Amino acid sequence: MIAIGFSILVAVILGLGLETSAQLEETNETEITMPINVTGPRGVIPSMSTPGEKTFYVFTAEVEGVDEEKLGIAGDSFDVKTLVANKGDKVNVKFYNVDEVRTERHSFTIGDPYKVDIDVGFAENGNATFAANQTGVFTFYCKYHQPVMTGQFIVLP
Ligand SMILES: [Cu+2]
Repeated sequence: MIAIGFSILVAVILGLGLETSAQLEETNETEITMPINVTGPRGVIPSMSTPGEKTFYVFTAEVEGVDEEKLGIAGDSFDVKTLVANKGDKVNVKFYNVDEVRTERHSFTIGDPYKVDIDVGFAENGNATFAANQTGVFTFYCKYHQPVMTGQFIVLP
């Protein structure tokens, strides 16, 4: 009787032990995915936004399954279609041409009033920094792949 009781106790302790180590592993995984430079009290989730600044990483993309011959349009796209800033923000766009076709140029272009034009060749990238001084919805586009390769740059009041 005592032996059975003892083995149940051992099983319970082992069970708890396993559970604890499983939880520890989970916690470690979460910590690994956090940015390295994050410090601060445990449980605080850092904000990725800087007041008055917006930085966007924009990549070229390809829409799967677009038959360019049949549809008469390119399958090129941006990986993000909407960028949002507040009026007065310092906006930094980092644009990457990751097209697999070596001859393909792409641009990230916004017309008036922003006059942004990042024009990059194969495996190149470029930056543009500007102040979002005018509110509204503005189209950003690639000069080479119209009318499909577009998005909206929104500046909130
Ligand atoms: Cu393009």
